[in-house]
Amino acid sequence: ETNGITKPRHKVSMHYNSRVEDMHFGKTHPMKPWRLTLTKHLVLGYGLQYAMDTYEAVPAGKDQVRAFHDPDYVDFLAQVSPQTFSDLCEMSRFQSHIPPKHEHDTVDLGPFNLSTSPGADCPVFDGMSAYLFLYTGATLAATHQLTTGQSDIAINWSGGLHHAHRAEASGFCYINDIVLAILDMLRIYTRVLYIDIDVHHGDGVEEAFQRQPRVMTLSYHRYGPYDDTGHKFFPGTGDITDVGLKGTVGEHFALNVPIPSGIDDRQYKYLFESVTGRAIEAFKPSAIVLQCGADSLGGDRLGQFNLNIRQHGECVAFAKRTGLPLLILGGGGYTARNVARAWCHETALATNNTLPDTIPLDIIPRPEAFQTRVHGDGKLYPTFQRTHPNECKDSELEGMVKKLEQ
Ligand code: ZL4
Ligand code: CA
Ligand code: ZN
Repeated sequence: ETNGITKPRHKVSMHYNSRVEDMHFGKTHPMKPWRLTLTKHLVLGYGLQYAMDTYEAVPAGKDQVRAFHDPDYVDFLAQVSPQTFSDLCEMSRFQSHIPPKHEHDTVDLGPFNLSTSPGADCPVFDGMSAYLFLYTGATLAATHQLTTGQSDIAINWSGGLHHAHRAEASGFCYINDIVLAILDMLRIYTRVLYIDIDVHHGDGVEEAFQRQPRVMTLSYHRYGPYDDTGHKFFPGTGDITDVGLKGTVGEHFALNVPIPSGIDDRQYKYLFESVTGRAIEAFKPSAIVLQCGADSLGGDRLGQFNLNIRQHGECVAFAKRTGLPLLILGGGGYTARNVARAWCHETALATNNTLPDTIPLDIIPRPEAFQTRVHGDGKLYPTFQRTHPNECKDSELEGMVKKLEQ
């Protein structure tokens, strides 16, 4: 026992490489790898390293990434930098220019939906190649730890990048580490359940396994018109009627829970527990992958839900109670101090520890990040002020659960 932190009876491992922290997507780009620095500070500050094994991740190999991604795309990602981008684009086999998907999109996109313009969702930035192969390496190491029976729960907060497609980057995601993990798990486990609590639809993972009855994908996400301009909330897919590829053996092995803005803890708990519970009963998974995108928290810069940290964590606790091998991944999360709070809390849950609400500011670097009155005043569990009006009606949520049960 150290700092009141105890080792659980089950084995937990965390996989990480601090080199991912140095990356910058661009000055005002919402994705900030610095949130991982804050997470690390809280995890170490509370002493959770004594409750699990921590492993320094090494980059994934190109061959490992090719298990899902297009070989030309993998080569491109392995070589690309702001300096090499235009030369790589000129090489004949990379010349395909992808037309913008959204008419209001002004940035010029290169091949694979990548771009050097600062307004892009998936910019090409310095050190990007190293970053991509590192977060993927950490996920694959975590997966290996589970499939070899060395861990019961394995965690990679730098992974969970659910939008990447076979030959296309999308929504801040370049390599789909989740798909690679699940492919690897299918060698050992009969059925894998993928649960996605990021505020965005887990489209890349769903698409990859749309014909695969051994993988059930289940995403909870904001769905519907974005604003007055009528644009859909990104990526615009994941309707309740979307249940996998019709006419294939994969039909009925995808579930989507589209949610209006402003959902609160009680409503989310009801939805999550009824739908996930029924999915587990019906599918009988042999392992679970949980994407813990923290942009479903209240006060997120991009999200529109009003979840507090404890309810976000309840989803992790629920998955853990199944006793199945569990891969826990990060994902979105754009208000860095809250991302760090949530993922530290969830690391504690994974290791059966409870943490005091007062952050040990005296021993963590950057205490100022957790000290502003509006953001919890040095507390791990602040109550978020509502930022989006609650557009969820209980009767509609009940209707949704009934529809999904069929
Ligand atoms: C930004 O400030 O909805 C990118 C992206 C860059 C820097 C300055 C440029 C300003 C918000 C987002 C112009 C930005 C225009 N900068 C961006 C249709 C869009 C095309 C791109 O959590 N513009 C695309 C993607 C989503 C769209 C969400 C979630 C990932 C995950 C898992 C991905 N894309 C409209 C937006 C900024 C930016 C500010 C931005 N992009 C917000 N939402 C999107 O699920 C990790
Ligand atoms: Ca989701
Ligand atoms: Zn997201």
